[in-house]
Amino acid sequence: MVAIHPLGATLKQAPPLQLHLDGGAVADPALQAADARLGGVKPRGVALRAGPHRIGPIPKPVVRLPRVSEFSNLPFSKYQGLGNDFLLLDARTAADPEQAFGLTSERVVQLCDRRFGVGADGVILALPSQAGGELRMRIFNADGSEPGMCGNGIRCLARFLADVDGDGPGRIWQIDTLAGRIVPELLPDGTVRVDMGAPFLEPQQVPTTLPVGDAGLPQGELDLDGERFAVAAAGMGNPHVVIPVPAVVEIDLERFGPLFEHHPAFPARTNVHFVQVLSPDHLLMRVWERGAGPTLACGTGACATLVAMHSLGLCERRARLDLPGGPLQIHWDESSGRVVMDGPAEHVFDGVIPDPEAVALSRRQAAAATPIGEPAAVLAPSGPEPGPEIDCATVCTQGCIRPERCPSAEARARVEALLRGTSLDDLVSIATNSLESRTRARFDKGPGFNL
Ligand code: ZDR
Repeated sequence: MVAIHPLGATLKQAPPLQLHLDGGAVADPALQAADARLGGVKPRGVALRAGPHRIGPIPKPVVRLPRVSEFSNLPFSKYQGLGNDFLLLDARTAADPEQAFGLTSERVVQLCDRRFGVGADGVILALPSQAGGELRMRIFNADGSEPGMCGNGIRCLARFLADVDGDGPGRIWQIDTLAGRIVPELLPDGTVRVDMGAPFLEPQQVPTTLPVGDAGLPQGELDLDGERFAVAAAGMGNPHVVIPVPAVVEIDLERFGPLFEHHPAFPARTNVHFVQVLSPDHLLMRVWERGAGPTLACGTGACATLVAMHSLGLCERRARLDLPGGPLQIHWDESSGRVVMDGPAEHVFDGVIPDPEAVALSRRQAAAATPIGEPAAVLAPSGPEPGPEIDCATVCTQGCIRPERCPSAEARARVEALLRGTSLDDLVSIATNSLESRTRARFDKGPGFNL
C-alpha cells in the first residue's frame, strides 16, 4: 500500500537517502548570475528578435559534420543528458527540412529501438527558424509521438550545436520549440543552463481535468488500481503529474507509471514523477516518461517537480533534484517567474545509417553478379550514389561518417593486401629502391635544393 503524502504538509524530517547519486552540483553564485542575465528575457510565446549571440573566446568551426544535402544516408549524433539519450539530426541547411531524413513516426520508433535500431529515448531535429529564433527544435519520443518540449533534449541539442559549429562557453542559442522560445547557454564547465520559461499552471494549459487547488496549481486525489494518490500537475510545454511519496524506492514504477500516463485526468497523457523530499533544497525523483517509459532523467519533469513541490510548500525555490541518471539544479526565479535548469549533456558517438534503398540495390547487384553455388569474389560497393569525395582527416575526426565508402579503409585494405602477398625480402627491396630513387631525384635537381 502506498502511503499518501498530504499535499502542502510541512516537512518534518528528511527520510534516509535511498537512491542517492552524487554529482556535480552547480554553485549558487553561478545561478544567481544567470538570473541577472535572464531578467530581460521576454515571456514565452512572444516573437523575439534574435538576440545578439554572445560568442565565447573559443575558436570558430573546427569540425563540420556533413549536411543532409550531401548524403542520401542518415548521419546522426548520439548525445545523452543524465542517461536520457537522443539521436540528433542536423537539418538546418536541408533543402526541404521538414522532409529531411524521411522521418516518419515508424522510422523514429525503429531508430529508437535498442535492439533493432540505434537505441534512444527520442530523436531531435535541428531545423531552420520560423519564428525569429536562430533555429527550431522538433523532438520525437521513442514511440513516435511529438511532445512540445524536452529539457534534457534541449541541453543535448545545445551541446551538439556547439560541437558541430565549434562554439565555446558563453554561447547562447534562441531556439523555437512548440512550447515557445527556449534559451540554452553553454557554461564554462561544459554543462548547459537552460531558461525553460514560465511553467503552465492552468488546467487547460497542462492539460488536465484536475482543478486548481489551494497551492495555485491543478491538484487532486486520483484512484489507480485500488490505490489513492494525492497529486499535483504542471506544464513545461508538456504535461507532468507530480506525486510526493515518502520513499520513491518503494514505488512500483512499471505498474503505476502507465496507469498515470493514460489516466483520464490527463487527456494528452502525461509524464509521471514520484518524488521524495530529502531536505527542503534536495529532492529525489523517479520518472515515467510519456511515450518512452521509465527513463534515467527528465529535464522538463524536474522543472515541473520543483514548481509543484514548492507550490505545495514542500521545498525551496532552488533545489537539487536527484534523478536515477544524476542531479539537476533547478531554480524557479521569483521575480521573472521563469524556471532555470542546469545540467550536463554529453556526446556519445556519431554514426551513419545507410540509405535502405541503396543497401537493397547493392545487394541486388551482388546477387545478380554471383553465379548460383559460387561465392561472390568481391562485394559490390553499397549505394548507387557515390557522394562527394571527402577528406577523412577533416570530417571524420569524431568517427567515420561514411563507412560504406571510406577512403582510408580502402587504403588500409590495399596496404594489408600488399603485406599479405609480399615476402619480407621483397618488402625490404621495395623500400630500398624507393629510398634510392627519391634520394637520386633530389640530387638530380642540382645544388641548392632544400632538403
Ligand atoms: C522528459 C523529457 N525527456 C525531458 O527531459 O524533458 C521530455 C521528453 C518528452 C516527454 N516524453 C513528453 O512530454 O512526451
